[in-house]
Amino acid sequence: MRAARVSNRNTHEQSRHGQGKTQGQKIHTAGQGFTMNELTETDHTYPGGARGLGALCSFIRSHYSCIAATIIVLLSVGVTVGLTFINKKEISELSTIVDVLKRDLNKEQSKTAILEQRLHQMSESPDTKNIPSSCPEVAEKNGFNNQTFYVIDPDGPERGVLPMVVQCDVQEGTVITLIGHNSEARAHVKGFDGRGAYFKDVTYWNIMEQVRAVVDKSTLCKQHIKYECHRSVIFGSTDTPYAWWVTWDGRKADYWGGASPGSGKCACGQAGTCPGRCNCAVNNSTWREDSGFLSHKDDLPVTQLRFGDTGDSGEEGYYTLGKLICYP
Ligand SMILES: [Ca+2]
Ligand SMILES: [Ca+2]
Repeated sequence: MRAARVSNRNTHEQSRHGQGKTQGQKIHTAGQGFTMNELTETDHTYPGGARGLGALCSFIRSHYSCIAATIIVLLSVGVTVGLTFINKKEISELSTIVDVLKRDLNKEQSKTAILEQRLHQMSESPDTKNIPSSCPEVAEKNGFNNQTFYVIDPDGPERGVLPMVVQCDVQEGTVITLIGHNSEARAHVKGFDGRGAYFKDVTYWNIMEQVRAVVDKSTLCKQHIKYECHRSVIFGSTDTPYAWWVTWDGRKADYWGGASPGSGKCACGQAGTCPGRCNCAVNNSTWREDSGFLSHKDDLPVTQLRFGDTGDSGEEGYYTLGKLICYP
């Protein structure tokens, strides 16, 4: 039993000299000499003992860099395999969102380019007294290309609000003024269950004082609002809505597009063409929508949108808010 004998020698030697002998270092005991290499090799044949553990430690120390590299490689493989399993559908959805954002960015960049050009033109001839007060005046003075941006001063030059940028267009022979905002794209609502838990602040091309100056000078203004719903409601069975919008001066509106202020209803509820207050009151798995124009001048434009009842499985909705459109 050479292994046992050697082990005993080594135990004895370690008790005298302690740990820390390096490989190849000569150890002398009872007139015989062994190197640490010999001892270590022998210890491999002695399973389960404290000597085996010592040998393992020695082995790990001598192969530390190799083991560390192996661990790093295994971790890298693990991360790579994990990434492969990220839901492919989510990646597809994210790339769709990126595409939409790229399109939006392109649109915004072209709008900015047009505005910069107009500002440049204005700085070349800063004739603020001759700025038209409305889109019809723009048309009378110069004519215009439909849906082009123009600078108007709705309450007259050198007083009241500063000149502002609007879009001018012709609709059925009437020149109209359009003012856009940051929430014109159809948007998804999901995961917001409480009443009005989802909110979107609507900001316009111009400050509210300027927008209201256009509204005040117009005979009629309107703004289209739409909610497409799937197991999600605007008005449920109670008087308290799950979805609403906020007026220009911060009041919670109590009517939806196509209905009258104070009605607490959508257009179909007021007209009696749906059983409840709204199509989006049925709360089942059929896609429905409530849409129509808000046209009460004292309330426009919309400054915030609120939605809810989209927190449970299958509950979701899409909203769309149009530009503010004003008539002379
Ligand atoms: Ca002014
Ligand atoms: Ca629901």
